[in-house]
Amino acid sequence: MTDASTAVPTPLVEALARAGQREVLRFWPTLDGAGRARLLGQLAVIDWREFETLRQLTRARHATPVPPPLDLAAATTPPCLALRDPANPIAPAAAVAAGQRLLASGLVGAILVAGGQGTRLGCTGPKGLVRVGPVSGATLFDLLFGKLRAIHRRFGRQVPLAIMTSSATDADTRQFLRDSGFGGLDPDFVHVFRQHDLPALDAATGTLLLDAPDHLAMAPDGHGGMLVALHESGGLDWFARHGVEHLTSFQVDNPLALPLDCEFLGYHALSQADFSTQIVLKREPQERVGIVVEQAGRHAVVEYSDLPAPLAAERRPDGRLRFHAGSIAVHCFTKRFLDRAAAREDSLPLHLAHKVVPFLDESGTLIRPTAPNAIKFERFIFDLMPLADRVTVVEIEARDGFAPLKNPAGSAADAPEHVHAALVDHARRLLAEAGVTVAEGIDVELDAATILDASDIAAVLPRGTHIDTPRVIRGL
Ligand code: UD2
Repeated sequence: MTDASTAVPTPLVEALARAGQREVLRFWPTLDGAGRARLLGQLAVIDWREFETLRQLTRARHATPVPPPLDLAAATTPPCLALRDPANPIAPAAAVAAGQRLLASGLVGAILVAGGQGTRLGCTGPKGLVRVGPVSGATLFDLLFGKLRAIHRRFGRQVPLAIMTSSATDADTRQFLRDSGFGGLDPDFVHVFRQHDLPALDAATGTLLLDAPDHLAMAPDGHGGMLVALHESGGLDWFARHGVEHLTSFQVDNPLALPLDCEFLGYHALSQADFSTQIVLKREPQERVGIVVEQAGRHAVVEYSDLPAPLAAERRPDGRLRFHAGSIAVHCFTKRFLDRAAAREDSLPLHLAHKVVPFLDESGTLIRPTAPNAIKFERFIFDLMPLADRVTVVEIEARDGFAPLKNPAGSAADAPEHVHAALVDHARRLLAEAGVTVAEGIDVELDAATILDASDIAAVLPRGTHIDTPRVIRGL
């Protein structure tokens, strides 16, 4: 048990001295036992070799911009397979059948990245707990877990799910899982693992920042943190024990995500890709999606914040943006590829973001800067793409699989009302496909756990059914 008399371990004092960071202990004499334990806990997870890299990157940022990952001037938008397009070199029906075989054989696992802080949305806990079900008020977790339950019902095999949490979301996510009976999933098929934090550094000096006398300003290390954290938590072996050969990853903020779409999985398998990814047509330069590009036989995702505005706005003679393959962060990797990447130390580079980070000044007063004052560091999982020998890009319609919740109500895009409208529109279209009409202005919702497609609706609602009150449609 740590008490107020706790001393700072000598190796830590030495490491702090070597790194020139002893200042972070300046409030130590005023801290109680709990405060000391909190600060020591944070300092204990800092890798001082990595800290030196972060510091060098912080300094370099002021001298030269971060070098672009590739020569964008020479890059192109790669060819894509579009869902249901008969012109694809692989027939859609063959892809669907191949995807169904993968699911029925239990060869697919899923990774849900749910460690983000939800800063833009303004939520304090995990985004997964935000209620988005248009009629039921179901949470994002409910809707996404439902998709896995529906696959289990249809194919008779459970999809093992690894959920990545962070310091910001771990406790509440685990609590939700306990309270909800694992959202209806079998606990043996759920693996929760926590990503690491990285310190934010003062942009001018490259030093650690305290945001409380006993607390360093730190943030989750980006969804790319999944690679190391999944490996360290035993998650890759856990998937292997479940017989998984392909892993599909998706983000917690997209309730329409189609990580287990049979046609997508089929293209991935039949094209023998190491890494497949879904894209939507990016129509306007300001859309906040990364873009998939190809150069010299390698694929990469360039994040929207790294794409220079003139290039983002460049259009081809047919009116399409030159870089129009909008990444929606639904990927599928072979397990072998992920294993290989996890074994390499240098698989994922660090990205820097200039952010506003509140900090304590010398006297202990909390300063809330009005302009970015600090550098935060993240790794992105899509940076594995250039390491893949074979990449398959699959275009989906945004209205079928992309309705991200990013911003608070009233925002121009990706706000709760847009997600609501997209879910209702999706439900109405599937109902129409099953011959069911819905009165104007009436909200309808499809129960994610029992309805995968129009055939599940047809099993419970005869053609010609008319719905005129808000309703959740549940399958058999
Ligand atoms: C992400 C993509 C963007 C596009 C868009 C689509 C990145 C860097 N950008 O943009 O290209 O595909 O999504 O919606 O991926 N997360 C963690 N741990 C972290 C940080 C994030 O788990 O340390 C999760 C977070 O919970 C969320 C997802 O990653 O599910 C995306 O994070 P974001 O909202 O910061 O990314 P965004 O919207 O800028």
